[in-house]
Amino acid sequence: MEQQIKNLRERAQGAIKNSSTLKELDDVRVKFLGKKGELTSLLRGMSQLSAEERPLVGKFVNEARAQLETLIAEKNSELKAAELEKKLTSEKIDVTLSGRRVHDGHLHPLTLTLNRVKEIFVSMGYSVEEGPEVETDYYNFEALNLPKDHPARDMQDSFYITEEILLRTQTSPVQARTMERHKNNEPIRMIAPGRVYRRDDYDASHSPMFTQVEGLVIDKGISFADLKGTLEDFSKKIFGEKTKIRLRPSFFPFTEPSAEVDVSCVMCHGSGCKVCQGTGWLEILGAGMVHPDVLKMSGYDPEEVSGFAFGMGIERIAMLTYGLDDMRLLYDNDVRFLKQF
Ligand code: 2U9
Repeated sequence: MEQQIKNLRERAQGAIKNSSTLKELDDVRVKFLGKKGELTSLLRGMSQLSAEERPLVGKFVNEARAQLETLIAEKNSELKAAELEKKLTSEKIDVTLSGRRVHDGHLHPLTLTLNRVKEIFVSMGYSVEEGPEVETDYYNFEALNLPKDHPARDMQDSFYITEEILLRTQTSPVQARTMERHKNNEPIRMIAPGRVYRRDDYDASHSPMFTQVEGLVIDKGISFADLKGTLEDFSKKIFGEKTKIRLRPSFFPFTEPSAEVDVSCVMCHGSGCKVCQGTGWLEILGAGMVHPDVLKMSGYDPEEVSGFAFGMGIERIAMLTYGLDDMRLLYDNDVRFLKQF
């Protein structure tokens, strides 16, 4: 029996020494000292011993229990200390590090440009109208004198959703919708800013999604001179007082007469440079007198009123304003570019 106890003590000491976690150590405690542990089962065997042997063996067993309990307690505090050390190391933070600043947000260059265009027309008394970007074929084409078979539709390769529904290719539908809402040839002075979509490449000068501002003025006695004066005033306000404009004859199905409007180059003011390909002029807008059929289709009487309309691409104005050479900079969401504004 004495040998058994000695052997058990050695095995238990080894197991305690090799425990690497509190759980393992507790399993060792249960294995040797628990109710069903090896040491306890030895005690049960003592009833077979003689009267003079029993007290001796009992002493050995109690000494073994005491020693193992002490070892377990020491190992326990050692493992606990190690665990705390590991936790402290892993959760250590250096409070002297500088804080991570939350940077203020700021407006996108397209938004900045759009806001400037809106400001100018609002200062001239224009209203700003919005409308759906998913449009019907009627408002996007037919109401603008572009019937189903008109070749102009092909020019504007569009994103059709169904035969009748598409992503608008210009903000003109907003103007047609606004005219419909007015009664009795009521005057209109509005701009329609917003996103438009055309099936196009995505390269330095094209994007399938881009931003337009179109304008529409309808009243009694509106003339081509009003159109020219308005666009000249707008161009001076957005590109600088020295800016001049020139109108070249053009064609749009929704305006007659139509004109391409050039502004004198923002860079060389007309003497010719890389930006304007040496011409001294930059094409920025299209415009014209609203076609009588367009007036009629949206409930206005061309005998009573006349109107002018214009359209411009905001990306182009932003690129000129900020000297950008690639339209994709405006859509690639590269923070290194955007944070400069
Ligand atoms: C109605 C009647 C007439 C809008 C117009 C243009 C000329 C034009 C382009 C400029 C650059 C589109 O962004 S762009 O590619 N626009 O040239 N737009 S007249 O005429 C209208 C609109 C609505 C009811």
